[in-house]
Amino acid sequence: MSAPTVESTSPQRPDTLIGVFPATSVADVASAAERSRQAQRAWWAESPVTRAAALSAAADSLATHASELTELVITEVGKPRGEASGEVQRALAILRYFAQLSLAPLGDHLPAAGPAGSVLLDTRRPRGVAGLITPWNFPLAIPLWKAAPALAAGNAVLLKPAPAATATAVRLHELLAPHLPDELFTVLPGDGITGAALVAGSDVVSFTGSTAVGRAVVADAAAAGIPVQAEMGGLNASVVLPDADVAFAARTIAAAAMGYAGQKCTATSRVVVVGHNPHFVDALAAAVAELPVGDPGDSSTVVGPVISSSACAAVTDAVTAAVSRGGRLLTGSRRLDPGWFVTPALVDGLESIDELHREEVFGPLASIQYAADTDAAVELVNSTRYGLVTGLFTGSLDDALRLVPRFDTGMVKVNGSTSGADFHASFGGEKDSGYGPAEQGRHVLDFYSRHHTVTLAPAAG
Ligand code: UN1
Repeated sequence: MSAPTVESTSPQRPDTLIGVFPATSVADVASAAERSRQAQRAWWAESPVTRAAALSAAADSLATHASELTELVITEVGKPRGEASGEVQRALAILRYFAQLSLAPLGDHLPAAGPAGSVLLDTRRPRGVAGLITPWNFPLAIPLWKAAPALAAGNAVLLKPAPAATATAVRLHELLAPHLPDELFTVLPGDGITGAALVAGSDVVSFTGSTAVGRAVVADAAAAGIPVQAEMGGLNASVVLPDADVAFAARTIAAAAMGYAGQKCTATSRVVVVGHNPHFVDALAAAVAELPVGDPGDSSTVVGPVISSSACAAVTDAVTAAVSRGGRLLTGSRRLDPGWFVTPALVDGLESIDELHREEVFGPLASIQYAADTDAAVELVNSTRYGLVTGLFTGSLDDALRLVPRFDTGMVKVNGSTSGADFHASFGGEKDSGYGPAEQGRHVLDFYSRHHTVTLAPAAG
């Protein structure tokens, strides 16, 4: 029997194989974890200035290969050129930000009880080996926004990328390796078996992916007694108040819902219209219908292919089922060949409790819901088991101030796209969207380190 492999193909040309990689066996994960544990000790023994310099040099190396990485992201996961090159820039910025945070304060120096001269330190040290399990939709940014803080906090990293994004992760490793000590950053291609072994070999785990898999990773990590952070699904709503600028809201929501074919946990999949606003609904349907669909290599493309044939079927099947339940398809859900293309679909007229308002589809599909007033809108926004991000469109500061605190999501964007993230701010969801501390921002360094409270007193107190 041949050893198991993971294969990566291009969603635009599904018969083009991008790479076949041996899946890392359970035994190989265990020995990689052992080597990584040794590398971590050496890394933490380095000066923090050396760690910061290594991470900056790694960023410079990626910058030199920015166009090659952009092409790889376009080809391997079908991300449209504008977003792919934006992701490369984001990856660089993340590395540079956390390179500098290697030199940030590690805790507090507190007034100490005890004899004069006593010192009380509330400080941090690394956890050890950080096991990262990452999705295919941000094949550079997500691995780096986990790996960069983990490394900055003095950990070693084991990365298990999604099979569909393995080639990008392997290339990322090649470009970073010359700047980081051996075995400090290791990529372990594989599937769920590799992922479970990685959890077993790690001291801290960070996961991004589906809620079902995330819940299993959280349970495994808890059983192993290690801290875990999971970023999972979303079913994000954008709320449009009667006073919103119609053209701006329509344009922004269309892009938030359908950019990169809606394959982001931050995509808008529910549009909550407050009051009777047919003008906005028409504008939204037109904005969605006008989005350029096609070759992700074209700089004008906003909607490229979805990742696989099953992802394509998930969208068209969900639309067919929604229509059979009384929904009206305003635009989209047309298959285009060759490749896994489906035109962005907008559905109207479903019940508020419809399945489409409860389950994530992860594709270019959004549904319109109606609320009589802002209280009803808040109720609709919070009615799902997810809680990642909410969009709110209004010109009224008063309404924004009143409503923002009532949304049960980790993030709220007033007059902005639900998708997109600031790497220097916390990113995380509530309910079934997130588990454990948020990612990104400076506070994530606390997740990748453990506290170490130290008292020092004079020898002859
Ligand atoms: C973004 O919207 O730019 O997997 C980031 C995801 C999220 C990241 C979204 N964890 O889609």
